[in-house]
Amino acid sequence: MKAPNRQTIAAVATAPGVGAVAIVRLSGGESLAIAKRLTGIEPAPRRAELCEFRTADGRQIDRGLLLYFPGPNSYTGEDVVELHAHGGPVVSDWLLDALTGFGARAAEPGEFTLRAFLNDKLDLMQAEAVADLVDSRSRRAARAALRSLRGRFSDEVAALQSGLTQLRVLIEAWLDFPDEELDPATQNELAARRAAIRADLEALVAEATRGAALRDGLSVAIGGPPNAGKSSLLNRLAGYDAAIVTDIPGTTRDALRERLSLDGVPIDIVDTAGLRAAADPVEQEGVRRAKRELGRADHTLWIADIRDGLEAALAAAADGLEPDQAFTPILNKVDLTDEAPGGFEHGPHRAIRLSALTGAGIGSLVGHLKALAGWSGEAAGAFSARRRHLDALDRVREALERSGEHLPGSLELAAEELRAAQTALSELTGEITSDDLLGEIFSSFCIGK
Ligand SMILES: Nc1nc2c(ncn2[C@@H]2O[C@H](COP(=O)(O)OP(=O)(O)OP(=O)(O)O)[C@@H](O)[C@H]2O)c(=O)[nH]1
Ligand SMILES: [Mg+2]
Repeated sequence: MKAPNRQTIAAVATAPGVGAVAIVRLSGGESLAIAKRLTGIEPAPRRAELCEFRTADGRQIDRGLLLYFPGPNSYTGEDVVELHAHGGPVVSDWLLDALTGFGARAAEPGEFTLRAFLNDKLDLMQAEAVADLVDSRSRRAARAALRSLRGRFSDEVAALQSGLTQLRVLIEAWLDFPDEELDPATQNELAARRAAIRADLEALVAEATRGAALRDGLSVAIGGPPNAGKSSLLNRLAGYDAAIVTDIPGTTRDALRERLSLDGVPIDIVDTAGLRAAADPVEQEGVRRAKRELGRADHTLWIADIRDGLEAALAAAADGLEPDQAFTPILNKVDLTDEAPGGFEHGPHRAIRLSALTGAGIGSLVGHLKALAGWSGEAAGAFSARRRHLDALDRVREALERSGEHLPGSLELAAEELRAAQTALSELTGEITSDDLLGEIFSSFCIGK
């Protein structure tokens, strides 16, 4: 990271709009001096001081609380001042103007947390967890983010790092004796340590995958022929009558979106118009929009009337969906047959028999959707994770595999692969990062965080 511009920054930390209190934050070497000019008082560290906030020409902006956190024992590691004013955009904007007049600069999104990262108050995964906690859509996701923020994920990564270091030490000790063969005891020890690291890595990947599921979830489109029960299924999953249901084919025209939380896993789901060659121009537009939604989603639930049979459903799906679109055939209206509700394997697909009307088989669908999002089991203890983390862990796994292929023959190559594994792990914590990556991560934060 290039030498950061450490000018004192200021931002409104509370949500925009009207509220009881608005908090404006300062961080940087000039924080205290600026606060003194604003208030005329000499604040004691970490004590709430009631004071008046005034512009440079002495006009009173508001009366409120000032809190001073001297660095390095502050969120950013720098001197931080918080001003608690009356809530409302006019007062907080005015305060911000006054602070910039006294020499502060408006903060970029995530800049407070970026400074905390650059000052080693947090590693990169913890900084990401701050954003994930703020953005979390369920209590489970919030708990997972808090676990990452408290360093659970970082601790596991550190344990892997030290395992890899020990492995390298063992191998590199032999590099000084190129003519000697590895003795069997060392070979066994290398194999045992590699296996232990692999097992820890797999456990970490499983937890991180669950964490990513809680954060990112899945986008799902409901598609299929008219009258198959698409809107009924949306209503069943949403738990209320979101969409109009009638026995007239072609009822749904507009795409209708719902945001579900399936045991904390966020699922964005969209109901669409039934696909058919419609004569009515309004319905034609509905079909066009349906196809667009089906193309955009991560996954499609292809709904068919069970009485038409699975093969007909698959043929219709092949006709209605793009070849690469992942889908699950749903055989709806199982209540009208003797067949048992639930999921079953059919070739590459997992198909599900259910009834949107009675709710039979819906549990299988919910489990299936959670699994598609990456949520496996109900084990507690997920921590928040992102695609970026899963990609890095993948690279660690590949490098570890390759190191095994070089053992016991070419120790040098094996050691190099272990180094590559460690580099991939360092990208997680941010010991090795590019400006681009930091920019990407912190720009998605809100201003003032
Ligand atoms: N018996 C039974 N009827 C169902 C079931 N699901 C839906 N229906 C009925 O099938 C008809 C069509 O349902 P909708 O949910 O409107 O179907 P749709 O696929 O959204 O239809 P379009 O919007 O026209 O494409 C309605 O009369 C529903 O009550 C089911 O599981 N069992
Ligand atoms: Mg419908």
